[in-house]
Amino acid sequence: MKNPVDIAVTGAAGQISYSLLFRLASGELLGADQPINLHLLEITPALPALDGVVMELHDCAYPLLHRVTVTDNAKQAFNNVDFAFLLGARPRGPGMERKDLLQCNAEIFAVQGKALNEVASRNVKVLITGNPANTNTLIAIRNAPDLSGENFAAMTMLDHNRSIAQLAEKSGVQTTEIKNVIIWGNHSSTQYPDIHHAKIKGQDALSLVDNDWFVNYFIPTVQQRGANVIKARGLSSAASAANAAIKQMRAWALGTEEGDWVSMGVVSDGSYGIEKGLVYSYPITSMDGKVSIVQGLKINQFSKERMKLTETELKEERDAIKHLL
Ligand code: NAX
Repeated sequence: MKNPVDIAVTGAAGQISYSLLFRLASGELLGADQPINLHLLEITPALPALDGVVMELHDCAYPLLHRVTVTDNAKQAFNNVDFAFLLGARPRGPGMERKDLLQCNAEIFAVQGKALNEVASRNVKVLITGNPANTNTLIAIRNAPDLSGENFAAMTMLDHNRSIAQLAEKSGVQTTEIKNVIIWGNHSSTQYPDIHHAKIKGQDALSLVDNDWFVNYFIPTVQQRGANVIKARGLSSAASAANAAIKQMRAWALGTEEGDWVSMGVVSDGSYGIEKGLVYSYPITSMDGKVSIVQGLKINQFSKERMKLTETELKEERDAIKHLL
């Protein structure tokens, strides 16, 4: 039997976690021969609820689940972890402005970035889901000077999956026949879901679906999907977010499929004219645990404008919390 791998999950009493933890414990991230230890972080008032979740985890008698620790202390939670799923964040409360939300979350991710810097494995992979995900990732990176920006990524895989699903439904094929969709930019309604490079059963997507559908249906549907799930369910996407978190981390750790890529918010190196240093979602391939931004894609004027728009929002978010960087 292999040695257990240590995985931290923050916001562990929350909705996404309630789906994620059970899938991690069943081996969906690293396979059925890889035992894990779970390190669960919550704020103090949520610890009693988290105890209930831990009871249920134990009650599954998962063969791969070795140890579960529960804490409200970030340094304890991140001690020696190889993987960290940062789900915990402050939701927008009544009367709260966007900049207040940015500020409280920035404070949470500053503390967690510092703790990761001090105690996590030097190869840790930190996937940030808590919103505003890209800017929270930037804050965490800046507070972890002894780790590399490559240790961190923001989750845009749910948007990527939503794009695959829309395209598969429209063209009447299985999702496995859809490759190379891209989410550019911010995990917000300014994101740009792009199918200019996408393939449906090996053929160019835009030769099979019309441009009007792409511009006037596909883009707004993917951008507004989160809001529409909230409208319908009264709660935000949870199971699909957990699914995306596993898929993104798995692609990062074990590699992307030959001929395909994933979308992931990473530190921009200036690729495609995006300002260096911003956490921007790009098409990404991964090999041996290292990610690379897909290079050389032709970008037309329409795409350039959409990519700029979401970059501008990311700059505004960064400027709103500049004092914490
Ligand atoms: P919940 O509100 O159900 O759970 C969040 C949990 O985080 C709560 O239990 C809370 O006590 C905890 N928490 C708050 N501050 C914390 C801290 N400092 N340390 C540890 N835990 C803390 O939200 P849930 O539905 O699970 O969503 C989690 C986050 O994911 C939210 O920010 C949400 O907006 C974001 N999402 C991001 C998505 C993405 O694609 N990037 C999609 C899904 C989701 O909307």
